[in-house]
Amino acid sequence: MYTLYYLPDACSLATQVVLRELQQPVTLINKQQVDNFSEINPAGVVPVLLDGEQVLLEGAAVMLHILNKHPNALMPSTADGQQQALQDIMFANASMHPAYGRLFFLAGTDVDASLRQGLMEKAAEEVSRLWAVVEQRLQQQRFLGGEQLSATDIMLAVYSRWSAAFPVDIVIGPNTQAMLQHVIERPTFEQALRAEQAQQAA
Ligand SMILES: N[C@@H](CCC(=O)N[C@@H](CS)C(=O)NCC(=O)O)C(=O)O
Repeated sequence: MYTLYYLPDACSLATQVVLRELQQPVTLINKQQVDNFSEINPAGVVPVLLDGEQVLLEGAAVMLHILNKHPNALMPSTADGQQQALQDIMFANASMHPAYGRLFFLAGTDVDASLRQGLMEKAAEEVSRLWAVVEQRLQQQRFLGGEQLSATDIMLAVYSRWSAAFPVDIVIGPNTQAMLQHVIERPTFEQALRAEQAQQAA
């Protein structure tokens, strides 16, 4: 049984969805309800996954831990496929996530409103540029995993939901939108969202 420290709608949602795809039960703990969270993760961020006594930090490392531990179709079995999957996970975690992170930072910064809007538009251009990279890949295939859903598709679906929080245009191409829609409509995604909401209501 896993325990996942999460924040509502945050990147930890992808960890939860993947655990559900792997049919692994998980207990959720909202980071906001933990007094000593920095003792669990000094960086102060989610996801944190407890696997028994093991404390796992950093979204990409957490993702690889669970994908390697449980047999699944989200991670290819060939060396080339695994290399591509690793690159894709890092693209999501280390390129797309920080690009959205700049928007979150700017939205919370106390600067002149027109300066902030200009900076946010610049930051949104970078996010759109990265979505164009995804769109290019999806010209030939349905998912970043090929015809098979991958962990990265799930991570990107979680990040894509953040776009609506910002007063800027973020361009996501049609193939990418179809992929994201497929992921968001999966039962595991809906269950994960409901589980977060149930925690908040409790
Ligand atoms: N490099 C870290 C970044 C994680 C991260 O930035 N998580 C955000 C949520 S998406 C967070 O926990 N922010 C702290 C907060 O909002 O309190 C990872 O990949 O795990």
